[in-house]
Amino acid sequence: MEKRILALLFSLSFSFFECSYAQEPKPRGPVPSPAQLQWHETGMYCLIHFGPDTYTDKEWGYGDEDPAIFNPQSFDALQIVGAAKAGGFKGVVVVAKHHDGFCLWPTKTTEHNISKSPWKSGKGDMIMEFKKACDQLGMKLGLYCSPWDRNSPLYGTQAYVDIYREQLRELYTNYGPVFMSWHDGANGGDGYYGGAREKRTIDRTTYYGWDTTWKIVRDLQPMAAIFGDVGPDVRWVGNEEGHAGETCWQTYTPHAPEEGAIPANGFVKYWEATTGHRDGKYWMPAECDVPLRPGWFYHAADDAKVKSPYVLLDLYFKSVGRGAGLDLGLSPDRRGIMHENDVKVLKEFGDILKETFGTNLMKGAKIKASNVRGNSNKLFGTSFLTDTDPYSYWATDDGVKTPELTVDLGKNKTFNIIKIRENIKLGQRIDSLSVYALKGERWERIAGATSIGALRLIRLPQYHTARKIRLQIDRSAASAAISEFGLYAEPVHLTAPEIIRNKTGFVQIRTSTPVSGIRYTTDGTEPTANSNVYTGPFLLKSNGVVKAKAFKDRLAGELSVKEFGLVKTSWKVVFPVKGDLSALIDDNEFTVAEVAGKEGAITPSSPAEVVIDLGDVTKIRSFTFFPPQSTSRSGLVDQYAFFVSDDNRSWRLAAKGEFSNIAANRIGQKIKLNEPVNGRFIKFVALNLIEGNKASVAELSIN
Ligand code: FUL
Repeated sequence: MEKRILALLFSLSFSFFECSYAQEPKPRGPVPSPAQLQWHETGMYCLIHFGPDTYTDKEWGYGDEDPAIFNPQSFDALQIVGAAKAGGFKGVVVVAKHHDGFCLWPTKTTEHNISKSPWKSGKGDMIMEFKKACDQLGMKLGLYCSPWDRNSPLYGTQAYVDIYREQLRELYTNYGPVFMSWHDGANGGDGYYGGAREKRTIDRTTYYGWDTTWKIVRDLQPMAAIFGDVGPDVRWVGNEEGHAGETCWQTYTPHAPEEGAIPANGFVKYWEATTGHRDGKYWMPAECDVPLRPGWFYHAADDAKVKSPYVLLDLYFKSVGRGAGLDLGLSPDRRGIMHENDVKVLKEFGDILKETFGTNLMKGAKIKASNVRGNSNKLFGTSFLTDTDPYSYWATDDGVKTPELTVDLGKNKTFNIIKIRENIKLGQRIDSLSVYALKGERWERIAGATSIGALRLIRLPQYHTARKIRLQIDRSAASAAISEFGLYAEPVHLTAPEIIRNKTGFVQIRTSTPVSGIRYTTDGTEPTANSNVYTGPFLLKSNGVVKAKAFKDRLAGELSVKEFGLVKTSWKVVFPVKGDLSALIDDNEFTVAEVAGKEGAITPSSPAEVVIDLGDVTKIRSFTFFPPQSTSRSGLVDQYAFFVSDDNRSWRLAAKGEFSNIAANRIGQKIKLNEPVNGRFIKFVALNLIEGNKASVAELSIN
């Protein structure tokens, strides 16, 4: 009896000791709000662009499009959202209004909306259809309503801002719950503006009264994470390529590009957002937006350019795996559904994710920590590292900032992915860590990582086999609060070969891993085990598509597709005569030529011109302009003209227009001429630059 009482007293005092001593660590720095936590949990979602641009083949509509062109025959929100779901995505952000001002819901704020299109005899509501599809499939819905409106006659005045706010009110009242409110940074410029057809500039810091505008969203949808160049909840990562920095802090302080000015959407040092700031003022994680195809809207010419499942996997590691979000752009085609090629890739990507992350090789392992907070395994022990709750965690005592974990997996296991998560409710604490594997008698350092936070996936370039591994925190701003430590193995696969062509027209195909053979086609079909075997460079003088795949035993690799224009062997830049502009036509998109304007600054009345002699009369159907791949906006051409001539004297205008969204998305701009033209000389004219006074051109090609 006495013994029992003693034991009871002992255990009571022990648990009293445990509870009073082992309190939660104090948060370090800024921490996420509830809306941000749910955004982190969402992790990956899609951005759906569908509208008049789908029918005009543009990326940015001018605002003068006739609603009559918008009449999809087989629109199916379930098919679109279902394709996203099969890819493992948890939600969709639908573009309810893009820069052309056309609203996909029957808004009362403008006539330029879906009720004026023949689709469902003007009775349709596409946003409602997306909402219903999301509800049915258990997917989250987000909305993007472009602040820039190239249709509105009032754009630039306060009256337009009132209209924009009313549009947000309609959307956030009628289509919730909404997990995300998306505000892009493209603002102000050329447009139709009710027939004015002029350039309107706005003060990006003050025009939209962002604080007042965001409050509308906050009041109506408190759980929606608000996205923009300056957040306030989620920041743009600074590129449309789908990757965050290798080091990516979830904290960030937006800075204006001009000293002392106030930053705003479209007016920020966006390149700083790629890594964020270690001691940033705000919790403002990055979103990596990237289209599945080269552009955000559907273009039939890109049907073969859908990113492959393993390219998506790579982007997944470089976004979600760096504590950021992945926002993948989907573009329904003119029928109003996702194209077969896109559906297939999404499904395959989803399957790879399931296969990769289906089994945590750490499950059942014995994990020993060098320190456990308050000695309490019950509250802060290592068992929390392998449950699926992102907020239960192993913690160390205050002041213990460089602890280690030693893991015994029970037997040898093979992996190439290491997963680590902090309990972000307590902030982003760890600066850097290392992972070791016991190889024979020696602990070998196999990986290192910085900026852990919401999620860190380390993808090792090769598989490792080990029974014991060790996690060592090398530097940290506070005691440890780690919620997950996992090990995974991605399926064995062969990556897509690289296809390149030199200036003389020889095509080379290579892979980085040893394979049994590469097979290729030039007739547009997908290579099979019976296609031509690649044995060495081959000549492709005309334009065409090369497709290649690696094979190893019975395993077929990923498809690689490359489209080439006419070979440039006999091309010469004949104007300007001074300077070396060969980079323009060297078939290398990574070398850049700079072309000066006639009189300093480049404007439509003082443009910069380049004339190329093709060496022979050639039939030209389209041309492609490649912008430089750097992050600088200086030298970027956003308005062009293209001429053709027989004699380098009398010129015929063959195309004129804008390169939409060229600053954010640096893809080749393929411009189809209204009709094929014959000529020996081509003239490319840069009519306007986004910034700077010399036009930068990486490559010009024709088809
Ligand atoms: C950018 C826009 O200008 C593009 O057209 C696209 O919508 C992209 C997702 O955001 O800011």
